[in-house]
Amino acid sequence: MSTYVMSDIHGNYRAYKAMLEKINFNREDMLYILGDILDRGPNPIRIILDLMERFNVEVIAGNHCVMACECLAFLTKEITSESIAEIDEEMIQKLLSWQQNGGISTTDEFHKCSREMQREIVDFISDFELYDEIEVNGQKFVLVHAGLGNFMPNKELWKYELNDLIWERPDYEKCYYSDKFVITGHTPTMLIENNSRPGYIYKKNNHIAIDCGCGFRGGRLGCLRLEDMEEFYVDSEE
Ligand SMILES: [Mn+2]
Repeated sequence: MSTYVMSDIHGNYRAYKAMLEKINFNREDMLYILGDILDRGPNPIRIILDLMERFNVEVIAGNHCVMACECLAFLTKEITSESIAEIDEEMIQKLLSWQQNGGISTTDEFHKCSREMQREIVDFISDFELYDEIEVNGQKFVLVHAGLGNFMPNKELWKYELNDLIWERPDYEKCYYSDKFVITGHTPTMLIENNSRPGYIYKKNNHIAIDCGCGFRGGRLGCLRLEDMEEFYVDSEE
């Protein structure tokens, strides 16, 4: 039995499937995905549909999941006078900002699903947790999409604001917990300052950053096995 962590697949179904094959992912294993499955790449909904069939995967919400979830829930509503009344400036801004952040590929695929499937997809995405804490062979890990923004040593995880968990980047120069690793996605490791291995899994001060830029050209999907810290990679383009 092995425990794997990956993140920020961003619609790259091919890389996702290639990674599962590479790690020989099976029913005994557990996979944690730290958010941002959706948007940018061509097949985000195809990945979601695959995940819905699995029992041994846990998904943590990313900023793209939260943006998409709000917008998709709105877009699947019946058109009634009440739903039209809800189209206010805030909702329009949310829709625009999501589309500017790569939401178009999610919308395109989503619209090809039946009404019933669309509702199941929205329910599935709404159930994602905002963080998790796990222990593997006695080693503790905090799993979260982006944060922890506004970090405070004794602050319990449930007290962090949504924004600190899904948008704010951690301070890699600072060790947050001496007895725990904090694993995050969201920040492609090529954007981390003074990183000697840009685009590969980054480890410093008990931080582990695993977004290797699968959502971008020239990036890759990274995956970490927590039992022995072995790293696996699949290029985002073939
Ligand atoms: Mn993100």
